[in-house]
Amino acid sequence: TTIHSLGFPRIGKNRELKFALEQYWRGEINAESLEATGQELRVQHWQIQKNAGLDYVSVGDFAYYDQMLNHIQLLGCEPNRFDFTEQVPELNRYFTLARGVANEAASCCSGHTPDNQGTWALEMTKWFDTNYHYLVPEFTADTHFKLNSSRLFDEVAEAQALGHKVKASLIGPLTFLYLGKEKTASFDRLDLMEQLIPVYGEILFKLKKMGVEWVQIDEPILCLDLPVEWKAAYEPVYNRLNAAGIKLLLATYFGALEDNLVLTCNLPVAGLHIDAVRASQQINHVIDRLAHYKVLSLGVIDGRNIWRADLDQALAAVEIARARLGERLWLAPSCSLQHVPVDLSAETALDDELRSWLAFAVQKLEELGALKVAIDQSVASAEHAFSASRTAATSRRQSTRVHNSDVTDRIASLPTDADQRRSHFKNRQILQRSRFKLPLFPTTSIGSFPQTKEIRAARAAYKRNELTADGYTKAMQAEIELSVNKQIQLGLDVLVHGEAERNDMVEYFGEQLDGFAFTQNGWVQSYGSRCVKPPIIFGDVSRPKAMTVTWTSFAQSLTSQPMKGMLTGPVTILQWSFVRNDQPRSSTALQIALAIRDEVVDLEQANIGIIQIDEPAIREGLPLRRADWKAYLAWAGRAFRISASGVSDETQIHTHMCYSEFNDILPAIASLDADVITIETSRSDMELLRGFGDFNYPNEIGPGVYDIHSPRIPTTEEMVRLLKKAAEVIPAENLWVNPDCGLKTRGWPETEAALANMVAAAKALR
Ligand code: THG
Ligand code: ZN
Repeated sequence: TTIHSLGFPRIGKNRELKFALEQYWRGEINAESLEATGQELRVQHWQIQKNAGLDYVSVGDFAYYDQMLNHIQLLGCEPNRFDFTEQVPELNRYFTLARGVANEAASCCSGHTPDNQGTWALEMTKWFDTNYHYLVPEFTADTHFKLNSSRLFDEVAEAQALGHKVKASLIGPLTFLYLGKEKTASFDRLDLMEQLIPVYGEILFKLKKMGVEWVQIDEPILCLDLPVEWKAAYEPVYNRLNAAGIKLLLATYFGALEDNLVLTCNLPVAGLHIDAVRASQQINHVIDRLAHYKVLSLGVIDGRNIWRADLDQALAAVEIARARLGERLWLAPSCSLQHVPVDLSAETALDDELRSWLAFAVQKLEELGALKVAIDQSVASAEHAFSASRTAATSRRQSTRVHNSDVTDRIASLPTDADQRRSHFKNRQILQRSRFKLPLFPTTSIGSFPQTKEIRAARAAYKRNELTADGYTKAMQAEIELSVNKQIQLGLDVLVHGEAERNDMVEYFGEQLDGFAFTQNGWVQSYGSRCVKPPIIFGDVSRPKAMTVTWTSFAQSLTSQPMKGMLTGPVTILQWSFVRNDQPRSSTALQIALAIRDEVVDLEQANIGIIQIDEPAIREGLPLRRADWKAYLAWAGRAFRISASGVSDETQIHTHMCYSEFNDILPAIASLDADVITIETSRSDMELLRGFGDFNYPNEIGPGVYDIHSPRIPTTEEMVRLLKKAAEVIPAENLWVNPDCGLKTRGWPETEAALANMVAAAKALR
């Protein structure tokens, strides 16, 4: 049996790549030094694959920022708007595409539409339903492709020089075009295919000349609902790629092929990879359709979660496939391992029992190795791995830490109307208006203020026991006081405490809830050098004690203005954590919702009249297939409303969403029934709001009036213009004024300047 991996995390087990990148960007190290770190990581990661017994090492999964960006350069389609001259080195262009040219924008852009378009970074968006962001290729009618980077070939040569057998990987041409964006009207990016195929042909030919036997070509869009033209394009495209005469392993993942199954099985490729974790039901159907010469790679190890595999179960699952396919059966993780942390052995603080339930990327490859030994030799030859797997499976099934009857009883006796506010929004609005007496166009912020060096240093010192709990509290209170005073001076209407005490909006809550575990070093790349450390939900969730009340009350004690309480919503906590695989996501969401509900009620008791429950991830949690949306939106919406509905009508519930194209789920968003929603709209010039207007969105809205992702300071005039545009589609009395997201990644000077202009814009409109 051949075993391989679809991709390995590149960030490094101690985030070496992150630190090297940030040093490079700060000008502390040069390009050679950054490249040396990159190379060391590749060498290490290939060795890990070899040690685990993999038959090939993967080349092409490494990237300094993002794999789609690598392809933009490989395929020579950097957008013309960047206007690079011949002399700009590839790596400089790479980071300019990823990050834009930040600062010069601040001084030269004062008009409505920025005149320095050319320096804006490529847009980022979520990679399928993961928390990873890719850079979006831009296509126009005159996009041209040409083989324009030797990076992939250099890395192949690097692996070969180390004596590795290489499987190169590419993002397939249909997926690459599909995930890009059309930047001009009346043009179809699929029309670019004709031009793109020869470039892929050239790449494949070069790889073949280098002696590469297999190329993995990723086409995950085959697990989506595809327009007919895109489906129809597959066969002709792959007929032509096949002419290169190199073996192609077509990789699909994140779901089932469903209506694309026949089409996919019939493509002229040497092998197919399918996700056997998310869609084990398709295995036999695929084998039924598979030509006798093709290899089938079954993704049996979960690449999206951190649970140790049940090896007996995995072996049983591949038994039939093995009998039918013999040596043509390959095994792999379900998808690239970039979505899980690198190495469990770094986790020394987890207790032994919990640790025995887990597997990170390194361990997942070892699991594959054990399956190979079991199949090719015998289970007895892999006895060590199999018995550890059995012990873990039994202990997890039986553990009293997983099951909490208080939680299940509470859910069983939950009234059906637990997700409804006491009265209708119109009534609540009247009561809330007379309670808060806010001016027209009330101003607020999304919740977080700059996470300064001082804040980070205090948290690090506290974690290292160099600062006492009391010292830490005092330091955070000082930061809260600073942010509250600044907000008062700026003239904001509804204040926030600024979240100095929080590391990450999900991790912070995970650390305080029962049923959650957290790692010391379980980092997963989110985008570029940025990482997140998702909590692990291993058991029934409950809240042992209040999580935010003390900080929020402290902040409220500093002012008579309303202080908004800040919470992360149940769907986002679910979406950005590693979740249980022994119960449906919907059940876990409901448990989290009850914990958040308790917090909301406690905040109300503490006289916090406005409470925001952030749900930035509600849109990305949407299933990949439209047929599954309705069920998801029903349970996700109910979870949010349960968290929000324990309070009286006078308490105002806000929510915040970003990274979202909401228009296709507006009814579901309206049905959340938040009193106020703040959303990201500034980058689309308020176009996003049109949907809310057309839909007659009933409740109050704060459309973000400036883009916090850029250090540029927005002018009062441009925000006035945006607000006027917003007021054309939303009744003015329902409009709030706020930035489009939290400010934790910004510095104070730019934050204060931007907010001062924002408050001036609101006043101008009043
Ligand atoms: N939290 C979580 N997931 C997220 C976001 C989040 N996914 C989407 C979006 N926000 C991603 N954005 C970011 C922005 C900043 C950082 C990570 C993801 C970030 N990370 C620090 C770093 O890499 O240095 C680590 C933070 C820490 O020390 O805890 O800045 O907000 N879960
Ligand atoms: Zn946001």
